[in-house]
Amino acid sequence: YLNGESKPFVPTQADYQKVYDEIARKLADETDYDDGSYGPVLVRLAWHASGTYDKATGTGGSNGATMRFAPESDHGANAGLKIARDFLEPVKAKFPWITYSDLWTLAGAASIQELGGPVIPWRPGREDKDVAACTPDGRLPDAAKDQRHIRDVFSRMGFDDREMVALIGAHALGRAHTDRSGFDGPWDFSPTVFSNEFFRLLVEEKWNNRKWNGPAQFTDKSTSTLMMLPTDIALIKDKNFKSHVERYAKDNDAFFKEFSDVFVKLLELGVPFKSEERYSFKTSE
Ligand code: DDH
Repeated sequence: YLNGESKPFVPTQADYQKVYDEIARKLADETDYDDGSYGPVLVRLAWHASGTYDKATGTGGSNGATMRFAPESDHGANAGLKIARDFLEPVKAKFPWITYSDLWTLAGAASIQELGGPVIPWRPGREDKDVAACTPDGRLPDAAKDQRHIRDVFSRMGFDDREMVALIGAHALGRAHTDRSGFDGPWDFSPTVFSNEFFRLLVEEKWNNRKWNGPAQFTDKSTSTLMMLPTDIALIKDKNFKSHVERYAKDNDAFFKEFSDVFVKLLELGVPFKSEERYSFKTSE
């Protein structure tokens, strides 16, 4: 119910587009973050809200937005995501009818589109849950590990090898921070542009161990300014993963199409939607 109306407010696609437009406007106006955009950290918020899903028990996933609460907000994997949640608070205040769970996932979809990625058809209907629904620590992937760990974590959510590789292509965006994960640096030269550059660099660049005091990570031979995590390098050590990396490195259209499909699936894991309808939002000019 809004503004003392007697009928419940039922938002339409146009209402959700207004939320999208507000996020897009804030992304364009507020450039005081990292490489000039909050988009990457909003994508990570949507992913960490969703990637807790466990298909065996039906727990976790984006429905609930339980990362608002400790202990989940304090899980090591979620370090730094308060910045993304705080960025969205004024949007929630302006559109109080939207749930946090819908807002966070919509912001992830909007960020992919605003940063030049594919359209991410998005479905409304998530409901917020209370602190009791917080997921246990350890459901999100650990960057220090190998391909076995990637398969363990992502098959728990219900993804196959091809989908795992496509999803991790989101590392075209943003960077690692020593005060959050301990790792350091961006994956490519345009961390605010969604592209297949992560895959192209993985196959075309030579990756050496970085000599530094931080956790084991890799750096590019040509410029020593980029980085790969151990789990990123696992994608070219594993034969089946590598076949998809090579395909995406050569074919940006295939990556965009397959990423969109799998990101849609990620954002919907475990959500008991009442409607089938997905909205394709208009990207800003
Ligand atoms: Fe990631 N990611 N991610 N990631 N991720 C980090 C940053 C970002 C792993 C570890 C890290 C996905 C998969 C994995 C984004 C999106 C996605 C950082 C650095 C670590 C560490 C955090 C920091 O210090 O700020 C691991 C491990 C995996 C794995 O699957 C094995 C997926 C699937 C996505 C996705 O969106 C679909 C984005 C975006 C960032 C950049 C955040 C930022 O602030 O910039």
